[in-house]
Formats: sequence, C-alpha cells, structure tokens
Amino acid sequence: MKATPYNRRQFLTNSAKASAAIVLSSTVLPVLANFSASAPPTIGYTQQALPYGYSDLQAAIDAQTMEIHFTKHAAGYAKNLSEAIVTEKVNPLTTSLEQLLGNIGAYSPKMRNNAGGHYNHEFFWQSLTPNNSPLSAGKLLAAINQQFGSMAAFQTQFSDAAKSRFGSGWAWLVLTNKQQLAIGSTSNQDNPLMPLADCKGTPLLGLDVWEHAYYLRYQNKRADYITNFWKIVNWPMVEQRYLAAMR
Ligand code: MN3
Repeated sequence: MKATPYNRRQFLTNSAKASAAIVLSSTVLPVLANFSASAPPTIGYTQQALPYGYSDLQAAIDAQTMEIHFTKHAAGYAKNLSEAIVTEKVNPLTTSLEQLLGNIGAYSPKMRNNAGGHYNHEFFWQSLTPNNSPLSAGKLLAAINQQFGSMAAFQTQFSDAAKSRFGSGWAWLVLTNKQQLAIGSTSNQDNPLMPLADCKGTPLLGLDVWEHAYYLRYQNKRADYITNFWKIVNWPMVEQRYLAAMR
C-alpha cells in the first residue's frame, strides 16, 4: 500500500518514539540497574573496565595514581591470578572467585596474594564514584546508626582502622555471619572472605591503604587520603551489597 502523507507522518512519529525508547533502554537502564535492589555485580577472574575516568576521582585520588594503580598494580594481580589458576588447576567455570577465596588455605601464597589482590581492587573500583552520593536514608543507614551511634562515629571508627593498619593492607566494613556490621582491617591482600583473615564477613566497603594507592599526592599523610576517601564513596553500591548480604 502506498503511504499517504498522513500515514507517513504517523510512521515518522512512531519511529521517533521507537528511537527514543532504544536510547532510553541502552543508556538509562544500565545506570538505573546500578541503584536497584538487585544483586551487586559479581567479581570474576578478569579485570573489568573502570566505571569512570582516571581523572574523575580527583576529590580524593589524582589521575596519575589512578592510572598506575589500575594499569600496573591491579592489572598485575589479575595477570598473576590467571597464571595461578592454570598452575593450580582451578576451573573458573565451576569455582567462583568468592568460593576460591573462601577456601584459600588449599592454595599457594601466590594464589592468596593475587586472588585477594584482584578481588580487592575490582571491589574497590566499584566502591568509588565521582558523584557524591551520601547515604540519607534506608536500611544500611539505619543499621549504621544503630550499631555505631551515627554515620560520623562509624566514619571515625573505619578511618581509625585504616590509619592503624601497620604496613600494607585494607580497611573494611563487613556483614558478619551473625548479620552484624563490623569494622576491621586485613594485611597485604588478604580479604574478609578468607577464613584466615583478621577481619571476616561479607565485604561491604573496602579501602586500599597500600602506599601505592595514595603516595604520589599524599606522601606520608595517609590520614589525609582517608579523610578525602569519604568524598568518593559509592554509597548506593555499599547499600546494594548490604541488602544482598542480609538474609
Ligand atoms: Mn592497591
């Protein structure tokens, strides 16, 4: 049938609506997905692209540190992990990274350092955002207030754990197997999913306090790096992890 001018207009209108719908589904929905109550992103065995640019976190971390940290340090852990799973015959299709960390005593020190290092960094990148996102309501804020007294008191306690970790390591907020929030720290690249770690539970928030994470800008002033860290915490992600970890 030959299209009349009316039908052609209608066709164009409908096409425009269809295009708008495609644009919506390809750009808006993935962003919304990050803030839904669905499960947080799974951390696999390979390094994923950063969800922002190297220079986007300058409120706390300079671009050069981000680039070296991501392309050298974190990429190194991912590469060494890929070697270790071949040597130690781990099938990544049948053993998740979380399962491997939960049984880390069965593997070599190389596996411990690099499975932990890779997981911790992927987790860390997801924990940060250029968009200031304070926690203004919700179940996680209620739990923080209930357990620590206030958000400020929680931040002080977490910051103290990060400042007092001797040498290299991480500070953590975890949900324990008793479903309680807890703050702790781990040495080197140990991780709260490891049975041998100093701090155990489901990780909700982690802060890298290795010198490579802050030294170019802060030198010996780890405390200043920790203070600025609060400006780039991705609270919607932390809350998503909390809701997923609650039974
Ligand atoms: Mn690091």
